[in-house]
Amino acid sequence: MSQPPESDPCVLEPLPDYREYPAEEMRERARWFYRDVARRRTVREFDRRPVPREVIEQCLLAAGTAPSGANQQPWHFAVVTDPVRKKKIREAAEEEEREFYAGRAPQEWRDALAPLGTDENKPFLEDAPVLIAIFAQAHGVRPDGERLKHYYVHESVGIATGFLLVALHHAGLATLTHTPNPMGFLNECCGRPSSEKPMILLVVGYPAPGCRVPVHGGIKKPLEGISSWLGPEGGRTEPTP
Ligand code: IYR
Repeated sequence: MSQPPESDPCVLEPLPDYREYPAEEMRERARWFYRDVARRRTVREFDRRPVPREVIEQCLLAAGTAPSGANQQPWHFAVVTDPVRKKKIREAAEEEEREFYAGRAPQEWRDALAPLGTDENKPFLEDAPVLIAIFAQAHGVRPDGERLKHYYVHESVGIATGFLLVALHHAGLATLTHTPNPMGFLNECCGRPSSEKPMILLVVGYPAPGCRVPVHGGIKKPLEGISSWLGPEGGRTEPTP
């Protein structure tokens, strides 16, 4: 007896909600977005004022729309606002960072960080109203309980983190992509399984009054430094117009 044909798992729909803009409007939008995102600076001095939960939730929804390998969405965002939990995270991070700055990090790495003025003290982990620990899931779970391998996990989580940063900036919040080293303690602090890898601890809130930032962080490579505009193969590489 022949098997009934399996239904095609690929179901298509008309592209929803795409918008094309006239060229001049497109230019203006591209310019506007660049100017707006270029205003973002990494902040390390935070005000203690709370931020509305709904704002964070909307930004997480925006992050969740990011493209990912096989649309597996291999991320988890653990939001921490409780002062006791924040204190625990700060203490654990500072313990690791003390060793990092005391010599675990090679001199070359510490030299690269010098223009940022960072050290082992992380008061922002208690001052900022919101911490978002971002975890990568190397695998998920099928409805039948079997392991489901995830693909392009780090790339996917990186893209979603970018979406989240831009969403938070767009909402008017300041952020710091903090990377305590190592950050395995975040699993315990956030109640996440050991199968998940902590990637970044995002620090979110309002800048403290009088907040200052390192000049170094505002110096971005020019277009020619980050891109090339390729002519026909075999020809010379054109400088970016
Ligand atoms: N994890 C340390 C060191 C650090 C590393 C990099 I790369 C940075 O861009 C900034 C800091 C810390 O958070 O201080």
